[in-house]
Amino acid sequence: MTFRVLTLFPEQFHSLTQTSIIGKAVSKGLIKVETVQIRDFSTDRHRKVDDAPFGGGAGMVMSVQPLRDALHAKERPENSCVIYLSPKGQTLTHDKVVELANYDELVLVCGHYEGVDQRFIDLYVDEELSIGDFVLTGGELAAMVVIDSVSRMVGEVLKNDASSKEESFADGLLEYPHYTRPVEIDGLSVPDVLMSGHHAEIAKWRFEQSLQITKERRPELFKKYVEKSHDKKTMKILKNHL
Ligand code: 4FN
Repeated sequence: MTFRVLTLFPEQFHSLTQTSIIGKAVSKGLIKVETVQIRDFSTDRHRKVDDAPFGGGAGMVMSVQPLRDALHAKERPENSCVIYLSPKGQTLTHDKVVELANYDELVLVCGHYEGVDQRFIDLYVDEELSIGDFVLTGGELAAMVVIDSVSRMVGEVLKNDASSKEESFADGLLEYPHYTRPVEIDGLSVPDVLMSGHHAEIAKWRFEQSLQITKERRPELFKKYVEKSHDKKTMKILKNHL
């Protein structure tokens, strides 16, 4: 899986690609993150990448020329998708992450200022994606969210993250509470069941905790979980939480 990031701030990607699980996946060659400095493709003698908006108004708009030439600088594989990170896009979900993981290459275009000239989107962008409803100063953090979440779906990246398979969104529930040593701290103890050694009891307790917290905090996720099919053992516990 290759992520090509078109950005005015390639340095912002250093911490993502050089540390933690994603850094390891990059150094192992499991994923590639290539940043492209949009400014390097400006044909303007002052390397300008933006201009004032037609019709007037505040701020600047990113010009088509540097973006288009940065995009076309390298040949792209057949199974590639150009994504513009934008608050107008559909919001990223676990299902979308799974879908994106099927591409060989994702080109992630990061906007700045007021955004990009609409003609770049109309001509060259396959999908607009948003990470949520809040204001950002640029698309870079959104691109990093996409890279992080999609990378985890790539086969061997998971192996450095033992928990990933059984994690919440994999089956649609939030996580049960976690505890580690010591058994007691600041007057609070670990729930007895977790130290009982009864594996079936522990699994049941964790499942019930997941159901309860999901029902309380994310009723729409709980509803979706209830509506999908389950085995007998799951149903037996689940029916007590309806
Ligand atoms: N943001 C809103 C409404 C109007 C503008 C913005 C905003 C960065 C280039 C886009 C933001 C949020 C999630 C990219 C926000 C995202 C961005 C994202 C983003 C500079 C123009 C801008 C109603 C959502 C609050 C700035 C709402 N996911 N404009 O943030 O790129 O991907």
